[in-house]
Amino acid sequence: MVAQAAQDPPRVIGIIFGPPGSGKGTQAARIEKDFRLKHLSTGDILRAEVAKGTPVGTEAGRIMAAGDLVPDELIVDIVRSRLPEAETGAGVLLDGFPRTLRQAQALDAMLAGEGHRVDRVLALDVPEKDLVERLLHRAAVEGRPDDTREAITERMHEYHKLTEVVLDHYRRQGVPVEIVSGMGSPDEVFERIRRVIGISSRMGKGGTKGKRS
Ligand code: B4P
Repeated sequence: MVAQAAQDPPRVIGIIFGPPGSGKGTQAARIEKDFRLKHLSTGDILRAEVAKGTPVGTEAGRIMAAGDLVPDELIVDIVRSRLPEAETGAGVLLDGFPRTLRQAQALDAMLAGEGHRVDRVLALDVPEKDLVERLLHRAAVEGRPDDTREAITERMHEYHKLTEVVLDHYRRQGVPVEIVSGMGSPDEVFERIRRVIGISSRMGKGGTKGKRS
């Protein structure tokens, strides 16, 4: 069954993109459910490694707590090992990856090796002061080690310095990049995303380059 599914091409490779705290994880879980895409979150995978106390988790945990990005090679290896299984379903929604140009290039090469490419990017847009408020609120509720004020400042800095360029990388390739406001309640944001994804109930159809919703 798995072998047969593995021969089928994935329907879509989507990326949910945005600064820390923009709601990528929150919305990706909803998209996964409604659009039957396999949600692959590098943040979740790393946190699971930290919780298990694996060597990868020990290395990543320190870096994450400081608000820095873990090394590209480590993340690329993780995605390379998980992508084939994720691709056996209706499609994949990447969350938190790629976060640097090198990661994007590695992803493109991985996909090209199978005759695929990124089909669509959904970018959540939230003003920085709201992001900081959300993350500080999460710190109070969940106590995540990377939600301290210092780590949040560093994560925002890394986002502007290393991650934002990924959007232009895909725009240059002609991949539809949809900017969606991440303000309002999670339900309101999801409604916007649903509209953008379209009534076809599948990502990868239509879309307008750089359109804002
Ligand atoms: P992530 O797990 O990707 O962390 P994030 O950016 O904080 O997540 P997200 O934007 O998904 O926030 P969420 O939905 O939870 O990465 C964590 C760390 O792992 C990175 O800093 C890095 O060190 C490392 N890492 C991961 N991927 C990597 C990569 N590819 N390369 C290198 N390093 C990598 O939402 C945030 C909060 O807002 C939640 O509390 C949520 O409840 C709330 N919220 C969501 N939507 C809201 C809304 N509409 N209104 C109000 N609050 C909302």
